[in-house]
Amino acid sequence: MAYVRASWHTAPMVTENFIAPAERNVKSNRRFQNVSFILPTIGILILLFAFVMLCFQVAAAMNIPRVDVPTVSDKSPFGHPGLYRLKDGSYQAYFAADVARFNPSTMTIPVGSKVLFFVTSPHQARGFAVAETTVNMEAGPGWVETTSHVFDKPDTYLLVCSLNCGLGHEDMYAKLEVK
Ligand SMILES: [Cu+2]
Repeated sequence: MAYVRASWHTAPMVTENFIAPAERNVKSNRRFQNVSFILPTIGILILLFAFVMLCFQVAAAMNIPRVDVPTVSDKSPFGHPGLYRLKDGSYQAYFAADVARFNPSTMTIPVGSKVLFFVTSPHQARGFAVAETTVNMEAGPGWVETTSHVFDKPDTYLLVCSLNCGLGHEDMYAKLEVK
């Protein structure tokens, strides 16, 4: 016992740079934890970036038109949404799906018309569906969705948001009067 005690007391002094083995393990574990957190995060960010770029390329390849969100309400045609008659006798209908409303909220369409609908949303994804027809779209912010429909019979058609888009969703409707 005396020998052991003597060796303990004669052990080298702990210097400032000396790190006890247990403490060294803790530091090395922390470093490992930091790396194991940072690397997957960087990987996920790279994948996310690649996915967003891919979406833009797919949209460009599909020729999906876009609008400039901050100025969409200042410029035609979404700045002046409504029904436009083309030279060939067909119609284009522009709608902006905004918070708790469609703009315009009413539209009169001549019976028998072929209407090409354009819809965009400046803030978030909104639905656009005309009851009793096959018109049903989803417009993301800045994206312009289109579809067409021929209105053969006179009626009042209800236009609703077909996407549960949150606050004000239940107030999102408009009327299309075909006569
Ligand atoms: Cu909605």
